[in-house]
Amino acid sequence: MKKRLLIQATLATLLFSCTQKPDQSPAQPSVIPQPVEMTALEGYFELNKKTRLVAETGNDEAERIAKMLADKFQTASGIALPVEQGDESGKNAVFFTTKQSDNIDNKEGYSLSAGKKGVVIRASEPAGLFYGMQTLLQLLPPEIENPAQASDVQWIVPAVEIKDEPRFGWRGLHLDVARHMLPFEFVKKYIDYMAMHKLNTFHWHLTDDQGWRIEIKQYPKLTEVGAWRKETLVGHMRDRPHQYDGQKHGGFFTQEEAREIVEYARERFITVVPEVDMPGHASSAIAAYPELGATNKPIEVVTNFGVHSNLYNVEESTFTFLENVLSEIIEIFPSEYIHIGGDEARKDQWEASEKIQGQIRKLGLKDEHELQSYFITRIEKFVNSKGRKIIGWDEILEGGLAPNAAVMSWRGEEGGIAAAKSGHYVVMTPNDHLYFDFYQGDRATEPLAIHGHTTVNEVYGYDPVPQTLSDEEAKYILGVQANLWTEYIKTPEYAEYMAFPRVSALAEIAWCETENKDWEDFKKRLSVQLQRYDMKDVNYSKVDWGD
Ligand code: TNX
Repeated sequence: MKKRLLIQATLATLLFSCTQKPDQSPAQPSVIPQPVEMTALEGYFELNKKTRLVAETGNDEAERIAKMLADKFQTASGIALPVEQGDESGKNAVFFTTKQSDNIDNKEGYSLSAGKKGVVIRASEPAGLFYGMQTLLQLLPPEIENPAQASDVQWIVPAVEIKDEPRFGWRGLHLDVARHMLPFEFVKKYIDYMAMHKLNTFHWHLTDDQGWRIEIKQYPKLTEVGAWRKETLVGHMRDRPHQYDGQKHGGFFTQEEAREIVEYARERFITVVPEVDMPGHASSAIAAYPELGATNKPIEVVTNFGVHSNLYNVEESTFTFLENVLSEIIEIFPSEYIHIGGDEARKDQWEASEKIQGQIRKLGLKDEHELQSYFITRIEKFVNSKGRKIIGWDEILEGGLAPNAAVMSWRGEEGGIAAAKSGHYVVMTPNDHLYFDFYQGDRATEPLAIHGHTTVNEVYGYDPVPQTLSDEEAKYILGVQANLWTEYIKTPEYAEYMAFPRVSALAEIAWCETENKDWEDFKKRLSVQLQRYDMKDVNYSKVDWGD
């Protein structure tokens, strides 16, 4: 269905007809992602000391969301707005309701009406109320994002009618904490940033060659040994000779911390999808438990980057290990999907192992690709038996896709297209548009990054539904995601630099129908978004957005 964008931007003139003029004119609404329908009306609403935040009677989620708004408002303004339950908004109030939600059937959709009397946010589910609240924050002056109280701001919301819903149900952002451990507090901040952009799926890359970052109670060595590497490569892998910093690096998240992240995300309507990578990217686990490996040699947690050859073997005891690990993961993370990796499993060790070659023959398989498929299918059966589904990188298509698996298409779109055509769900995350570890400006002047070049404009230009898919096949595109791999990202500040402002463009392609996208208009709204980032002290990149 075509969505129409209605912005009747006559605010500036209309304001003069208001009797009680604010000192500062209400700005034109500038919301990212752009709402589906937005009509600017005459007038404005001003939040002041007497404004009440009203959640409909008996709706605890609405009340919780109203309290989040109250907290935010208090931090920015110093004014503590009362939060109460009630059945209608009355005057000078922001009212949250799911009972009066006519015609909003999308679970994340909402409507927002702002007028002289106040604001009403309607939705069919709490998620919609939350997104309505996020939009309201963006209708307020950017100072709402200021953690230091500002007393000289008029908290004005331009009168507006909004009806809004997302295009995709999977609006993802990924974070690799394996290559570089990033602090717990930063993970929370990242989730806050996601909420601000109406993203709803946090893909947490928890294990890789360079570190195992999640406590598993049955296998303590995963974090005693696997979470630590003795040093890290200095500079880029292509710089020769390789040099190392001689400093131990590592850390991990306890199960308690991981649960806290899950809860923190849930409160913001974000699902955490954990990734445990297999059969490759497994060096840290094999360093902890050498019997899991495909050679008999002990190895160390990897200290540099690129693709490594260490794969799990295919012993029954290894499947038991992985099932036990996944059982604990499933207990911590309530997500429908569990990410099992599957990428870049270079097959040298499987090829060289007589034992594994014998197993391939015994299982009646053609080659190592079919063995990988056998491996993933077994894991899938186990995950399905626990009532969950697997998602994996597009390499899981090689050798035959596990029956119920979803695919994350990263090497361009081909994997995603093939999967959708064969009736498998897909998340699009092609590296040429959505890898936020790629340079976003001139590599001669930018800080070190992995390679590539992806401007904000290139992110914005991506359409997650490939033209070659029929309408039927397109239904298998769950959504879109950007990935932040951290080989060369050592600090939260640099992670922010690489992610922003590209996350704003991601938000818009994940939320908006193609016909509702407008690059020139987006650029204007992005300038306002940068003011919000400034208030929040986000270390965004200031390089050219591209055109
Ligand atoms: C490929 S994307 C990888 C990661 C790297 C990334 C760097 C994927 C499934 N595998 O292991 O970190 O490239 O851009």
